[in-house]
Amino acid sequence: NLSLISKSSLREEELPFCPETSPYIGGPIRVTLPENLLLEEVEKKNPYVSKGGRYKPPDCESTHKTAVIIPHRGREQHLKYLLYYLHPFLQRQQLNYGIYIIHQAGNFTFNRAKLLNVGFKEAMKDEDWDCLFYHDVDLIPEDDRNIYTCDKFPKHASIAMDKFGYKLPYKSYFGGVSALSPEQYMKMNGFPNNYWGWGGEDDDIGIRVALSGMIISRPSIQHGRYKMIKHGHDKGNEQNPKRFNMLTKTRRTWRQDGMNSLQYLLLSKELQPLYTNITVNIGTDK
Ligand code: BGN
Repeated sequence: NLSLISKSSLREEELPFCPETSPYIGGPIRVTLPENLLLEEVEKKNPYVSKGGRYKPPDCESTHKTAVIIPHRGREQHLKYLLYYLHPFLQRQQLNYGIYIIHQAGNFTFNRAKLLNVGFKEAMKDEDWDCLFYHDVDLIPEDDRNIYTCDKFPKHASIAMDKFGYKLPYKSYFGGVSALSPEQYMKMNGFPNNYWGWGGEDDDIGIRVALSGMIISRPSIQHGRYKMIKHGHDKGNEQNPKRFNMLTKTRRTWRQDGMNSLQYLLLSKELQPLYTNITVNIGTDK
């Protein structure tokens, strides 16, 4: 029906652009972890979120398209709390957004950076995102002036974590939450695929930023605040003893290892009510 089609496309065109600064931003967020929270409650509180964890402001056209990529395995509790805070947070910022959970199949050693590469690849198949946030599952933003859009340079967003006394643990720290446009990401050949276990992969990513001729951008220390959900040690994510040695070689490896050498087996991609769930076999350390 032609007249219907033109009418609906007209309506889209008629939506005004969202203002540069969202009127719904309120500043500091008091993060508490309500006991017995159910994912169904999070769904009820976010009626405008559509299948796969997608959202567009209903009353204006967002000028930003952000995908949030969250790697995880067996952290369902953390995921629930993060979704509880993240959905309203992103809506207050009037973003056009999608949330992707990248779940590592099997029990081999965890590989955060490779899962993030998978997240980039799979998210870009769905949509022309102009910014991707690489987000740890246990970090909850505590100020909604920490805008989830990309900067001129790769952004390190989690600069003030409660666990480190709300300051950077060291100057080049790039862990927790970071944001890169697809162009910035491809310029540094994505992230390393060969950091198995805990530690070092974020430092490697930080080094790649510099090696590819970019610098790190950061929000203000008042805005880049995060609460880390306490947890014990994860089985299958032992400290990586090779990380020190590997970090001395990033200069030689970054062009060969990254997006251009990424290999994985996609096991499933499901559109859940609050997120797109990607389960992937990424193999194991040789
Ligand atoms: C660093 C880790 C990071 C981690 C931060 C914060 C290494 C490499 C040592 C040369 N880096 O020490 O991966 O995010 O601590 O916990 O272990």
